[in-house]
Amino acid sequence: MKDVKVNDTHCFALIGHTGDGKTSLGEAILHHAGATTSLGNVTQGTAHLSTLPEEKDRQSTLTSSIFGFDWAGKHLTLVDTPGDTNFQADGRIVLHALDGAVLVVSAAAGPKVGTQRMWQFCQSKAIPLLAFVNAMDKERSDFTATVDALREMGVKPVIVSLPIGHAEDFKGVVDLLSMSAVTAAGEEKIPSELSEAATDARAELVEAVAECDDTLLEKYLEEGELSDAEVARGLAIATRARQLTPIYCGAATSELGIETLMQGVTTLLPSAADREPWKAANGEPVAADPDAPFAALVLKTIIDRYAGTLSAFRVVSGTAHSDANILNLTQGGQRERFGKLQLLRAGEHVETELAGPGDIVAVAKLKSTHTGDVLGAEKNAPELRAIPIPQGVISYAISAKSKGDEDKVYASLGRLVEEDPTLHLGREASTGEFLLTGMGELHVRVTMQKLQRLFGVDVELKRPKVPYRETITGRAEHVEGKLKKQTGGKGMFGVCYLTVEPKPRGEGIEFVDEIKGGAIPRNLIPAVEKGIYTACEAGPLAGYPVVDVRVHCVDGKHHPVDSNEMAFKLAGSFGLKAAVQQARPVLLEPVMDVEVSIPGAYVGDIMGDLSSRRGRVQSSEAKGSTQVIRAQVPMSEMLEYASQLTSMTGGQGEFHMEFSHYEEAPGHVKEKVIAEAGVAAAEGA
Ligand SMILES: Nc1nc2c(ncn2[C@@H]2O[C@H](COP(=O)(O)OP(=O)(O)O)[C@@H](O)[C@H]2O)c(=O)[nH]1
Ligand SMILES: [Mg+2]
Repeated sequence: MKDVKVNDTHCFALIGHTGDGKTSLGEAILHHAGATTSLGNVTQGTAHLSTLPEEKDRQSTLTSSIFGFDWAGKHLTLVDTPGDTNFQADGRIVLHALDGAVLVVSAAAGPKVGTQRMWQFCQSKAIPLLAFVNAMDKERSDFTATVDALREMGVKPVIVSLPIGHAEDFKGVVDLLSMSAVTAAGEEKIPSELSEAATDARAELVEAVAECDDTLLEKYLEEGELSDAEVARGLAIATRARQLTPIYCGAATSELGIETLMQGVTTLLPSAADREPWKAANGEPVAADPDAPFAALVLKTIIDRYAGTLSAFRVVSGTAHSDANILNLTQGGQRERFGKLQLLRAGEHVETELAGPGDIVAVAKLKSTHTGDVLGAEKNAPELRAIPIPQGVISYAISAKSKGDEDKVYASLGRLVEEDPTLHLGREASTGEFLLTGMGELHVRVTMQKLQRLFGVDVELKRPKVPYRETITGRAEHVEGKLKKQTGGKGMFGVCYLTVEPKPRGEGIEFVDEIKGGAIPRNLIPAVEKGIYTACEAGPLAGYPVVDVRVHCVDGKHHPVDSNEMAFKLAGSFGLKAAVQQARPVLLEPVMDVEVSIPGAYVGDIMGDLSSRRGRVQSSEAKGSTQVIRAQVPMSEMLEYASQLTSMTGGQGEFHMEFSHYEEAPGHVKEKVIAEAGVAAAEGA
């Protein structure tokens, strides 16, 4: 932002399990900073960070919300993220463009699957973290147990603020960096009953910091203490290097512990200037220099009722101005023109003149820019790495409720897909049905509600489609693919001979050209390859894509006049289909990693139910009063698990699932799928 230095610019996310208080904490931070005039409340539907009607209905965050504000001479961008796995992908995308995060954990419930997932993600992406132990005002809050559980999860916690009291007696926190108490009344002396605990915790903090740095350690061992400045600096370095995770505590809805946490966000998490340097796709570092060529990452696309489609981007280097020309480097250097820059304040947008490194702003109506794309100045811009977009896992066939609405459904869904890149809209060639793919049942259902609200179209969801695959388990040699036709005067002629063999899972289709002596003319071999790839899009068993096959084109025949590209493309396609049929084809089914969290009393029922779904239970572990069961289960058995789990546990169960791998489907599944696909000719299968 104008007048704010890069080293006073911070952007961070609130992450964690759903319901632990991220949005409430965001509201408390915004209110504390004076960015909002009232404290937004999730249960009352007044949260500034949750503006969608679907979010208000569920009292739960469905999409990340970006809010830029100033506090204590610094410019901060807070991004509230969803915790539910159905929507977590959105948070993961956003995190790629931020400099740190606050992991929110409820002191009453402790860390859960969502906490662990996000923690692991931040580990894998080297994102520095603070943790905030929230809801200390709740009846069963337990600060120490929560910190211990975080440690068990792999976090290296170091306590920076201690709670004063708990449950209804929770009054505020002791800040171990300044050794003062902060309550609703402001800064105070540490209450006498806590002074010993505070002194001990401070000593632990100092020791943990000293252990991260040899020079500090030496001084600490010699003198037995470090100065406040040394502790603060050492802790910041250890946090950024992810050697330590500072632990804060408080109660979001009572606005306690907020000031102390904000000190942590702005002094321990890195600013845009001192974060680990960005790297361009070619490995070169990209400095966060406002005078360097402009480079930015598009972290979100928002469909705004008034402004149209907004692309929100994080400036990595250089300075963005309104009315400038830039390039979209991900879309082949496509030229885009910025209109007015908008500072995002959740539902509201405020025009701003310029945006420098660490700022997140949005512009309306870019032509061909999508979430994840990399933008750059017209000259000398470094090309950043695009943000990887997670792929959806579950597909539903959808149709318009009223006939004649099909085009409208397709067009409106297209808009929603633009906004949410983890949705994918396709059309199944064989049936003409639209297929909507998302991260989970709830993700797809919420999309339908949005479609209804925004565009007034009603859609019917049909049983979700499982993305089966086809592959081979044997080898077939020298299988002929032939096209010979006499149409009118002109003939079509092409023959290829293919040998196929299985490849390891996940390696895809490989084409090996072994044609010697011009049996197929050089310039027509790519046509054979094209035909093979086309045939692999819809396999011979049940029309699912063929994967993990190496295809050798070993021989062929051609005709000097009648051979052409079309003939060899079809020959390749016929050859592949015939070869797959001869090489012991099988159906592959997706298997999911499933984690179910339930009260202990339901363990037996849930395990039995998972086995009846062909699941392999891998572990069952008690986490406080909750039991966490991990299993691998075929996707086809889990399509409506969300509602079934609710009815089995009276709404007390939660589950998360993620794609794990493909596995050969057993005979009865294969037969059923083939029958359903209406492929009668499954000989040899
Ligand atoms: N007592 C208490 N309730 C809280 C606190 N923080 C959040 N809540 C409540 O917990 C529920 C979930 O909070 P929310 O902020 O939506 O969680 P999120 O899913 O992590 O964003 C809401 O009903 C909040 O009012 C807190 O510090 N104390
Ligand atoms: Mg939320």
